[in-house]
Amino acid sequence: MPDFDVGDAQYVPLPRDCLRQYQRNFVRMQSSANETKKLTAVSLLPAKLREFVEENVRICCPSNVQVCDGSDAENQLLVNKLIESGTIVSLPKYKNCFLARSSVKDVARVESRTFICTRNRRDAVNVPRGSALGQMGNWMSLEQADKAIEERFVGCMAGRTMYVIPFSMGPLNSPYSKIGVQLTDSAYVVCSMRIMTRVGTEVLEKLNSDQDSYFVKALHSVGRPASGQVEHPHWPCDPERTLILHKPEFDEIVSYGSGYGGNSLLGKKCFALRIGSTIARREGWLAEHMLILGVTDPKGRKRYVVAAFPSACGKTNMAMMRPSLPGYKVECVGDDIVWMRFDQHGQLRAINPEFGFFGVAPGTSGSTNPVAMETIFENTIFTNVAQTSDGGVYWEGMEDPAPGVTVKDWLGEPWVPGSSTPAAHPNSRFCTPADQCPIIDEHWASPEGVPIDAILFGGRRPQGVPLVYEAFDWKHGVFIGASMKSEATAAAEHKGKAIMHDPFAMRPFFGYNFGHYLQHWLSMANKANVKLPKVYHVNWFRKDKEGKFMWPGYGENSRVLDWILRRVNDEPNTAQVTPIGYVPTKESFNATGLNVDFDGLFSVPKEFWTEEAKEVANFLYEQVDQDLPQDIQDQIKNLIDRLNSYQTN
Ligand code: GTP
Ligand code: SPV
Ligand code: MN
Repeated sequence: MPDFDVGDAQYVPLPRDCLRQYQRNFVRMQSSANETKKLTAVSLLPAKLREFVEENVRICCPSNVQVCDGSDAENQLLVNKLIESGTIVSLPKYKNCFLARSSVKDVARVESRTFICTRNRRDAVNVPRGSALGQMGNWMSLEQADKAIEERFVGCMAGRTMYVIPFSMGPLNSPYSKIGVQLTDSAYVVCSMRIMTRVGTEVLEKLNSDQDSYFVKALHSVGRPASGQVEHPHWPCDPERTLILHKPEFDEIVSYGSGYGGNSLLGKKCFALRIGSTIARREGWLAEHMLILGVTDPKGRKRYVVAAFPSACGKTNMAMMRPSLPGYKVECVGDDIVWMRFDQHGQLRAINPEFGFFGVAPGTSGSTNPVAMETIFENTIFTNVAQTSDGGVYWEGMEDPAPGVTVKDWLGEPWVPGSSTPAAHPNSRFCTPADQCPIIDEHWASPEGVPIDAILFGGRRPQGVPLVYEAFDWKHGVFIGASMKSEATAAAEHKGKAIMHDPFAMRPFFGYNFGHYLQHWLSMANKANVKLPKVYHVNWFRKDKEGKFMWPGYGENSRVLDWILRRVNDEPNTAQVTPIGYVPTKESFNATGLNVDFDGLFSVPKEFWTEEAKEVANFLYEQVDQDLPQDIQDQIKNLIDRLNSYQTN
C-alpha cells in the first residue's frame, strides 16, 4: 500500500457551529428548489445518520453538506453544476440525456483494489492450499483498513460539497429491501445513484420511523492525488490509491479514488452483492449477480427465471430479450442483481434491489437489443461512449451515423469508421431508469417479489460447453455454479480473453469465504418444505472451427427458454442424460427455421470434459481447500466417475 503524505490537506477540526452553517446553506438551497425543508436538514436527521454524517464531515472537511431529497429540482441543479464543470455534456438529440467522459485511468471496476475487511481472514476470503494465490477476493485486516482510510480521507473533500444520499435497495414497502446512505463528493455519483436506486426523503422518513434506524453506511470520495495534481479536472480521481473496502461486521463500505460504476455507485456491487451476500448469509437468503425475467409461453403460462452470467456476458441483453419464437413474451424484472429467498410456502421469491440499468453500451443495437434501444434515449447518463455532431451518441455495433454526421470518440477526439481504436470504450455504459423499459414486468417492484422456477448459470465458453444443459438435482446445480468459467471482459481491469474461473458469476463480488458461500447455497435444500428450482447452464458463445459463434444468440435464446419451460413443466421425452447433466432431445428443442449445427451445439466431448473436470477439481480443492463442502467433493467424484464410464458414439 503506498503511503499517503497528508501534505496540505491537513486535518482541520471544524468550528463548533459549522454544521449549523451547513444546515443554513442547505435550507437556502432547498427553498430555491421549493422542496421540503425539514427532513433533509442535517440537524434533524435520525440520530444514527446524523452521527455518521458529522463524523465524516470532521474527517473529510467538505466545504458544504447537502442532504439529497431525490427531487427533480435538486437533480436539475446538480446537472447544471456538472455541465459547468465539464463533467457532462448535454445530448440535445435526446430528451434529458447526458454524456460523461471519465479520466482515461478510471474506466472500470478495479478488482485488485477491492477488499473485504474482517478480523479473521478466513471469514472474508477462501484460504487456498499451500502457497497458491487466492482468486476470489482480497482480504485486509480492520486495522490496515482504518490506516488506509485515514491516509486517504483526511481533508479529501476540502473545497467540495459532501452529498448525503439516502437510498433504498428494493421497493420501500418491501420487507426484503434494505436502506443505505452514501456520502460522496461527486455530483455525477448523486445523479447516477438517483437513477440506479430509490433516493429521497421517503427513505429518511422510513429511517425515522424504524425503531433501530438501520442503514448500510457507504462513504465515497473520488479523492485527490497525493501530488495535489488533478490530471483531469472534469473527472477528479486518484487511480494510484484507489481502494474499495467492505466491513461486513459493521455493514460499512468505504470507497476512495474512483468515480466509475461499481467503484462509486455503492448501492450496486458493494452493497447489493458484497455486503448483501453477508447479510443474506446471516438472514438465510441469497444476494446474487443475476438478471430476473418473466417468460410467458404461447399457452399464456408465465414463469420467472434468474440467470447468473459474469460481467459483460449478456445479462442485460437476456433480461430485455425480444423472443424470436412466435407466441412467446419476455418481460424484465432486473438485469444485474437479485435478492431472493424462500417464502413461507417454500416458493423461491426474488426482488430486483436496483432502480435502473447500468448497461454495457457497445454491441447494443436495434438488431441485438431493440428493447434497450427503446429504453435508453431519455433521462440517461451515458459514460465513455462516442458523441455525434448532431448531439447524439455512437458506439461499436450501433447503426452507422447518418451521412454528414461526424463522430468524436470517448476521449473527445475525432473518429472515423475503420479507425484502429474504438469509438466507445469497451466498458462504456448507459445509466437509465428501469421503469422506462417498454417490457418492464408489471410485478418488477412488487414488495413480495416474483416466484422463481429456474436458475441459469452461464459464461463465455468458446469450446466444449453445450448451448444448454440441466443439473440432475440441487447439489449438482450448486456444483455447476461453482464450476463456472468465462472469458475475461472489459468490465474490470483484466486484459485479453483468458478463460477465468468465475463461480456463480460472483468471483469479484463475494462478501465472504467462497467455501462458506457454497455451504450456504447447499443449505437451502435443508429448509423445510422448499420447492427447489431447477438449475441450468447455458452458453451462447460456443465457437466453430473457424472461430465463429455457432449460435445466433439474443432473441434466438428464447428457444433455450422454451426448452427450459418444457422441463420445468415436466414434459416427457425432453432430455437425454450425459455425464454433465441433461441435454435436450432433438425433438424437444425448437430449432425450426434456424440453420445451426444441432449436434455440434449440444455435443459433450469426452476428452474436453475429462480435462475440464480435472481442472475444476484442482481449482476447487486448491482454492477452497479445508472449506470445500463434502457435498461438492462428492459432486466432483461423481462427475469424474460418470465421465469414465461415458461411451460416446
Ligand atoms: P454487466 O452489466 O457487466 O454485468 O454485463 P451483462 O451481463 O449485463 O452483459 P450485456 O448484456 O451488457 O452483454 C455484454 C456483451 O455481450 C454485449 O456486447 C452483447 O452484445 C454481448 N451479448 C449479449 N448477449 C449475447 C448473445 O446472446 N450472443 C452473443 N454472441 N453476444 C451477446
Ligand atoms: C459489472 O461489472 O458486472 C457491472 C458494471 O454490472 S459495474 O457497475 O461497474 O460493476
Ligand atoms: Mn454486472
